[in-house]
Amino acid sequence: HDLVAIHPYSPLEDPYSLYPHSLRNVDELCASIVRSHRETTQYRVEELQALRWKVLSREEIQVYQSKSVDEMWQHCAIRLTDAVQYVVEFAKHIPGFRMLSQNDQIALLKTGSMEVVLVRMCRYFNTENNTVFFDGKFAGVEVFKSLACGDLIAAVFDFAHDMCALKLTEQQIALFSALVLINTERPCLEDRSRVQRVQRSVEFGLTHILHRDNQESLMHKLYQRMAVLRSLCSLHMEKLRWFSQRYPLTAHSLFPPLYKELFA
Ligand code: MHQ
Repeated sequence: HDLVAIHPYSPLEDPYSLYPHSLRNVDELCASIVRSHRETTQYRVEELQALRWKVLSREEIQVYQSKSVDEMWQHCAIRLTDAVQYVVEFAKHIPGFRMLSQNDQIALLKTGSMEVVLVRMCRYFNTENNTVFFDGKFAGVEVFKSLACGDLIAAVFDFAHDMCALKLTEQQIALFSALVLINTERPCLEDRSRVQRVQRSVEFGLTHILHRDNQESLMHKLYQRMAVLRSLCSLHMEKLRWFSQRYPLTAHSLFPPLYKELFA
């Protein structure tokens, strides 16, 4: 397993993961999740804000649009895999995550990492012109035309737009991402009750900060968004199956191993 190879199990690096219940208080749990979010997001929000003027030119859009289907898929698969690797890093530092069996860690990442990438996408999204920071510049839906999955792209952009409307703080995004990842409903879990303990503590943390921010009503909306995330990910899988059937060679030999391991 690539996931295991890249991220060897080493509980000693993170004392909290050994004793998730010894967390002195919920503040400490939240602080720890917020810290790992901060340390694993490629760009800070202020940096992205400052880059907003960088929008792809007509000519640059043309270059993406004239790529072949398999070229563009390979390109996007590489970008997605980069983003997923940061999410794996984030997961490792959620208190309690590394107490789970390797199998359960992988099961959670298999279904949750793409969802967290999509949650994180709202930080990279500019609602003023509906563009996402991609390859160093802001790109609209038309840039992804040659993927030949317009419905997926439109749904992903809609989701990012709706997430932006919630105007979440970085701390809220961090706790929500952790909750998306630590989910007892994922298939193939060995020790559901252990996952449940971790899930409860993260839920408690999210409730705590929403209460502190006087935004308890967000909880309900966030749970609704989790259902949308699930449907987006199954659409992504469906498109990937379609693509792999048509371009088996690209899917087999040119996609990053981690992408194949997670989604194939
Ligand atoms: C992340 C940074 C980031 C990186 C990559 C069908 C298929 C293979 C892909 C961005 C869907 C195409 C992605 C690259 C498209 C929706 C994907 C391709 C936050 C998210 C972000 C900006 C990804 C968003 C989704 C993108 C654009 O930390």
